[in-house]
Amino acid sequence: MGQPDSRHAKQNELPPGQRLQRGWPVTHYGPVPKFRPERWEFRVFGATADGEKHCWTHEEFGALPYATVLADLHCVTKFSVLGAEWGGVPARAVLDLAPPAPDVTHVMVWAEYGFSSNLRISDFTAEQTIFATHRDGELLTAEHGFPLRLVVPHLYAWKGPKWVRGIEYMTADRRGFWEERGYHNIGDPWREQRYSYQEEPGDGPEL
Ligand SMILES: Nc1nc2c(c(=O)[nH]1)N[C@H]1C(S)=C(S)[C@@H](COP(=O)(O)O)O[C@H]1N2
Ligand SMILES: [Mo]
Repeated sequence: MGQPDSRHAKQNELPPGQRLQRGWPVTHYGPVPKFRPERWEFRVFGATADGEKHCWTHEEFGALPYATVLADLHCVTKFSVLGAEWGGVPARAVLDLAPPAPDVTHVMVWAEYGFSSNLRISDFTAEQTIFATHRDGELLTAEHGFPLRLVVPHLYAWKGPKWVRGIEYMTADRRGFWEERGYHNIGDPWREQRYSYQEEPGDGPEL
């Protein structure tokens, strides 16, 4: 299938067109949601293998296997924050517990206020893709995505929603929030896939 890709992220290096950012700025669209543990649940729905919806409470999700991943953050607006250790639940662990139907090709990642981002299933199951609760050993702060954010180290950071609440298994690709608004459907920073006008046939659904 097509070109090779870099689903194993390079680390501690600036992708083309990026500049080094010190510190850790806060970047997102809209307000910071308030966390209400009693109302929070993590949902896996859409084309699941058993046709059922799978839900975890905050407490249950926190009991899933914990792992850490070293990864940089590349914002499409051209700054990169290098060197962070993310701790949380590997996306693969979620996929193993709530497997997709065999014909699932993509995942929509859903966050508070309807924010979403679409991923190929291979991006989601990449070894380093992680639902992070911690960064550098500390709980995430509210503005950085507490209680949970997705980190997809080999893609631009918008592909990793903060305040994530679940995933939808899809049997066809569909654009998420920024992907509908002019950003690239795949978003590989090493190929500078920033904008949808750069897409080649096969990179995404028709606009
Ligand atoms: N829910 C949500 N998650 C989001 C965004 C957003 O607008 N909403 N923006 C993304 C973008 S563009 C970036 S660069 C990173 C920024 O993460 P940070 O604020 O922790 O640096 O969050 C990503 N996750
Ligand atoms: Mo970004």
